[in-house]
Amino acid sequence: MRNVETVRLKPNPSGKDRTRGGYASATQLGAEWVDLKNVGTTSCDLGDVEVYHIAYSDRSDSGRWEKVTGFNGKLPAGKIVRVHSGSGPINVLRDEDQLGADFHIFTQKDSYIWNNDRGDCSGLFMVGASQPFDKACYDAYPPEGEVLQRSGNKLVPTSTAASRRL
Ligand SMILES: [Ca+2]
Repeated sequence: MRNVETVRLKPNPSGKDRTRGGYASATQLGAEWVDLKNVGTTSCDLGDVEVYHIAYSDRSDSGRWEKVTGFNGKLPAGKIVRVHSGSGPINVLRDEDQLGADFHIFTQKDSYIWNNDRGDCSGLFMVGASQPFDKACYDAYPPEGEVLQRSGNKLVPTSTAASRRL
């Protein structure tokens, strides 16, 4: 168990997110990301934490957890690590994809991760655990270019998150 949570996720970046079998630049891949925050008051060792998402093999599949990445090192209290799809490096990212996070890592996989035509969840697991200690999900067809914000256990478009706070 760790005091780290998924706080934001951009599953459907503007541009060529839907490319299949085609070329997606490091900039485009890196524009798809998830932010994890240490919401505790002490530094958090991420060495035994892994982030997963839900993968589907076809339309009838009910989905299964698939590992996105693990981590090395510690996340200080209050700090945010952003996990970008692709391999970077950071200097190819657009400003909007660099701002708002303290650390940046890459999945090192040459493909997009987060579902567009199905919903998806960011699940944080202790290594070897069968259930996530933190889970946040969004609905299918997230708006293009939107950064989804945590609201309860959902990740919702910013406009929706704002209205729910009223
Ligand atoms: Ca996506």
